[in-house]
Amino acid sequence: MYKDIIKLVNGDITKIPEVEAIVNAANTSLEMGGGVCGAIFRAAGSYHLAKECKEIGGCNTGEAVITKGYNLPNKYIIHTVGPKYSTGENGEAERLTSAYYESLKLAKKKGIRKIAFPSISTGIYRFPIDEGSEIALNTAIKFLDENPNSFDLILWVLDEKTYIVYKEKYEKLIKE
Ligand code: AR6
Repeated sequence: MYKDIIKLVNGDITKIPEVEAIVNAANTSLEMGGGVCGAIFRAAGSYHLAKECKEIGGCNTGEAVITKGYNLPNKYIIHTVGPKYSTGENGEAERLTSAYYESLKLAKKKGIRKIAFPSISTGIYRFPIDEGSEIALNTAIKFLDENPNSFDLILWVLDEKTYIVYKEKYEKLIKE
C-alpha cells in the first residue's frame, strides 16, 4: 500500500536534493556530534547551523525541532533525538517510535511532503538494528494510516550494512 511513498536507498543523506527536509539523529543539546549529525553539520555549514541550534536551546529525547538547511540542497533540517540504548527496558522502543513520529508530525505541520531519514539511534546510540529498523518502518506506516495523503515520499538513506537489514524488513512490512 505504501511502496510508492516509503522507500529505501543506500547513500549519503547530505546529498538528497529531491526532499525538502532531511532528519538529523541529534543529541539533546543540539550540538555538532559524530556520525550522521557531524556529516549534516559539515554539509550545512556548521557555523550557521550551530548558531540556530543554540538559539533553540536543546531538544528532549523523542522530540523534534526544525532549522533551516543552509548549504544543504534541502530547505529544512528536522533534528530529532533518539534514545541511547542500555538494556531495552528503559522505554527505548517507545522513545525511538516517538522520535520518528514527532519528526513526521512536525514535517506535516510545515507542509513538507518529501522527507529523508537516517537510521536513528542505531549507530553511536547502539539501538539494535533489527528492532530499530522495524520501529522506523512501522512508525511511518502508522503515521500514513492516521494521516492519509500527508507525504509523497518518506525515504530512508542508509549505509550499506543498515540498508540490507532495512530491506529485509521492508519486504515484510510494506505492501504494494
Ligand atoms: N548518511 C546517512 N546515514 C549515515 C551517514 C550519512 N552521511 N553517516 C552516518 N550514517 P549515528 P545515533 C548512519 O551514530 O546512533 C551523534 O554524535 C550510521 O551508519 O549518526 O542516533 C549525535 O550528535 C548509522 O546507521 O546516530 C548524537 O550524539 C545511522 O546513520 C549521537 O551521535 C545513525 O548513526 C546519535 O547517535
